[in-house]
Parts: sequence; C-alpha cells; structure tokens
Amino acid sequence: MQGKILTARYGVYTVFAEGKILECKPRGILRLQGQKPSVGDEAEIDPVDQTILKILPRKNVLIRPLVANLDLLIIVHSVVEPVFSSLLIDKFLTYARHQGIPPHVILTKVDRLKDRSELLLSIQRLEKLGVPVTLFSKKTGEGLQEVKDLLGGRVSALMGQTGVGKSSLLNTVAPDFKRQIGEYSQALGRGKHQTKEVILLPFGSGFVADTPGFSSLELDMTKEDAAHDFPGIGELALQCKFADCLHQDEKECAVKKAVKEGRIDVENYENYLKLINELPFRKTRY
Ligand SMILES: Nc1nc2c(ncn2[C@@H]2O[C@H](COP(=O)(O)OP(=O)(O)OP(=O)(O)O)[C@@H](O)[C@H]2O)c(=O)[nH]1
Ligand SMILES: [Mg+2]
Ligand SMILES: [Zn+2]
Repeated sequence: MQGKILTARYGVYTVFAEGKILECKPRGILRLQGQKPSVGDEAEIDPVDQTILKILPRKNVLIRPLVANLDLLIIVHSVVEPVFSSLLIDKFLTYARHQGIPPHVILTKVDRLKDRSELLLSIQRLEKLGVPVTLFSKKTGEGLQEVKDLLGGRVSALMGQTGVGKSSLLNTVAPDFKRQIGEYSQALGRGKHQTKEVILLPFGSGFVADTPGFSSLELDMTKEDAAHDFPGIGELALQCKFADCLHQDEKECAVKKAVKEGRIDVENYENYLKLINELPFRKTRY
C-alpha cells in the first residue's frame, strides 16, 4: 500500500494511506540503506505490521523546514508584527528558487494596516518579478477564498518567521485543523515559536504543511547560489562575462548594466547586495 508521510516524531511516522492514518515505523533495511523518511515522502507501507518498506524517489526536498515533494512554497510574511521586510521576502524567494520550488507570497495581518500605499508598491515590485501575491487577514476574511483555491489540489508548505500567522491562516481555512496559535511578544520583537514540528495536513485533494517559524533564517546557500537564484537578478547572470560573476565589481556585468539602465529595481539590487554579504563563498572542492 502506498501512502504519504504526514508527521515524523521520534522515529514514528504517521502515514496517510487510502483515506486512513496509520502509525508506522521504518523497517531496519531503510536505516541500513541510509534512508531517513521525511514529512511529505511517498512511502510503500505494510498496513498489517505498520512498517515503512520503501521511500519512493523524491521530486524535491526543502531542507529547512524539512518537507519533501512540494508543488508550491508559500512564503508567509506579516505587514506589521513582525515588521515587513522586503529583504527577508527576497531571501525566501532566492531559497525557493535554489530548491527548485515555485513560490507564492501571502502577506498577513492586512487588517492592521491603515494606509496601504507603501504595501502596494512592494506588491508591484514582487509581481514585476513574476511572484504572485495574496493579501490575507484572519480578522476580516480578506483573501480567504484565494488562499483556499491556492491550497486545494496541490502539496504546499507555509514558510515564514515565527508569529506571522501561519497556523492562524490554516485555522481560518479549516477550523478542524485546530492548530495552536502563539502570540507576538513586543519585548522579544517576534513570535514565540508556537509551532514546534512540521505537520502535513490533508486539505481537499491536496496537502498543506504547517511549519515552525524562525526568528532569523540561516540559509543553506552560498554567494554563488544567490548570484544565480536571486529573483530578478539570477536571470541575467548567464549574460555576464564571467560565469562566477557576483554582480559587484566585475567587468561586463549584465546585472550592473541593467541596474544602470533602470531595468532592475534599485531596491532589488540593494537587497541582493545585502544578501550576498551575509552568505559564505562556495567552498572549492579541489
Ligand atoms: N490582527 C491580526 N492578527 C493575526 C492575524 N494572523 C495572525 N495573527 C496573530 O499573530 C499571532 C501569531 O499567530 P500564529 O498563527 O501563531 O503565527 P505562526 O506563524 O504560526 O507562528 P509560529 O508557530 O511560532 O511559527 C497571534 O497572536 C495571532 O492572533 C491576522 O490576520 N490579523
Ligand atoms: Mg504556528
Ligand atoms: Zn554579473
């Protein structure tokens, strides 16, 4: 029987198979083969002795949070608390592209915004990059139908800082999920890490992962990765003279040329420079 792994906890996996949820343990052979099941995995299971026999090949795997086989990465970001940051959104977008998963941005808590003019500029910038954006509020229900449509029929994961409202959004979409909601701490300037584990929730004919938030994101990426995957910038990297161009001081750089000619937003380029400053160089393997 084939099923999908919904949760992973202390070596016990809940598997969704043929409409039922089973608790399974991996067969010893998996460990011998060095295969560790992850949430989102498609698995061959034996429903009688409740064991996982085999993990089917993965389409992709997001490392942080750990979820396999995603169709969509939903970057959840708040417009107020935690404070809105276009740099952080760009970081997540770079990460999504680096992992080969299409992104969608949901901006939460829009009920708390009196003036939307600045937000609209940020949305325009993202849409120019080809990134779809949805505004959402659990208080007013704005964006609810759009979010439901987005989640149905595919496998997606919510990713974002602690306190942005990932679990709240899921409860609004489906109250049966009964996700625990944390609070935003003014003193800490962030949420309180309410969600502790990745869980995949069946929704319609799809699945959506609620994931633990973080207060800062350490990306498993290098400067060279960002030079190729940063939204709006990576696309031009192939036209640069040097294959390893970081679009900083190099000669005949297609990115810098595009910035000068106004084809790349200055904000984009500045975010890019900030991001590569944070990232390490690729370690050479020679
Ligand atoms: N005003 C308003 N508050 C919201 C909205 N969505 C979430 N909140 C509040 O934001 C706080 C954090 O919400 P959570 O849903 O726990 O956030 P989370 O992203 O799941 O956080 P972690 O599980 O820690 O990663 C709670 O106090 C929510 O009530 C919204 O649309 N509007
Ligand atoms: Mg949560
Ligand atoms: Zn360049």
